[in-house]
Amino acid sequence: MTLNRLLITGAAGTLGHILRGAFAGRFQLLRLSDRSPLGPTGPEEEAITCDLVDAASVRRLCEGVDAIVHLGGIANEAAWPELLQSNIAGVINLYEGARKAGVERIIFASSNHATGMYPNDKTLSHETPPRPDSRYGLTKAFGEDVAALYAYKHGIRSFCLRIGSCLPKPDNRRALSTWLSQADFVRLVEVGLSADYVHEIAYGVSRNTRSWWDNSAAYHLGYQPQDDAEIFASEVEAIELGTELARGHQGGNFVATEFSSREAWLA
Ligand code: NAI
Ligand code: 15L
Repeated sequence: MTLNRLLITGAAGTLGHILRGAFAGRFQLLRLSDRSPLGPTGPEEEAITCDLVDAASVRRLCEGVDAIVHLGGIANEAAWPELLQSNIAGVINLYEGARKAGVERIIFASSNHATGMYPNDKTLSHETPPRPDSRYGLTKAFGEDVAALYAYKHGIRSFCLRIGSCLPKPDNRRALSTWLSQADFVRLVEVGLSADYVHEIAYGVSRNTRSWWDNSAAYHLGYQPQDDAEIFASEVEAIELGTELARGHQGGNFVATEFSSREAWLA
């Protein structure tokens, strides 16, 4: 990696902790930000408390870094007011702050829920248009488009990761398809920090035997996942999601949440 100064938003969260550990000592500066406490800092670390809804603070946050891994935001389905602040205003503020600060590249944590309404028997790729399964998924689809605007118009390289299920190990049958091991997550972010692209969409998934996603674009950029959820199959195969709707669609439970009476027509 030739980048020296990296900002991670959402650094107090689950994936933030993973990256913070993996990147310790590898950058001149690791700037960590969240609205929640970040704990004591290491030698090259800097911790900045910042709410993504505050455009002026986000602008300052972006100053002096080469690249950003944008993990900050609401990570599940939520009411509109929360999502509008953290995921919509948040991603706009982040990209606008990055543009003004001259940041070279951003890795944006999108989600598989941007395409969660596709059925399980369809293989998706980086070219598959969004089919969000939730307000949350829609905010991620929006973020991917914000990324495209700032990539093609303003030259900020943008790597959008439609992350599956980043867990220590798969916890149910669905995750045998969607699992992203923590080590492969770090590998994918490393690709985002070093590869040559303008605006790219990739699935955040390990090399799972049962994957629903053709991740050849990410492979082309150099992603070489090492893990396969299949080794956990005997442990979790019998753990099924609760409804047929959730079992039949890629977004799982997000699809079934608040589903309307047109279920039969859409199934
Ligand atoms: P998390 O909820 O553990 O971390 C998100 C962090 O963002 C939290 O520490 C929270 O305080 C911070 N945050 C939320 N709103 C904020 C705001 N307005 N200003 C500043 N900070 C704010 O989530 P996790 O699992 O670490 O996910 C990180 C990112 O990856 C999220 O954007 C999530 O949507 C995305 N993702 C994660 C997946 C997973 O399997 N963990 C799957 C798909 C997407
Ligand atoms: C996500 O986008 C969520 O942030 C995470 O908590 C999981 O629900 C994941 O998707 C998933 O689909 O398993």
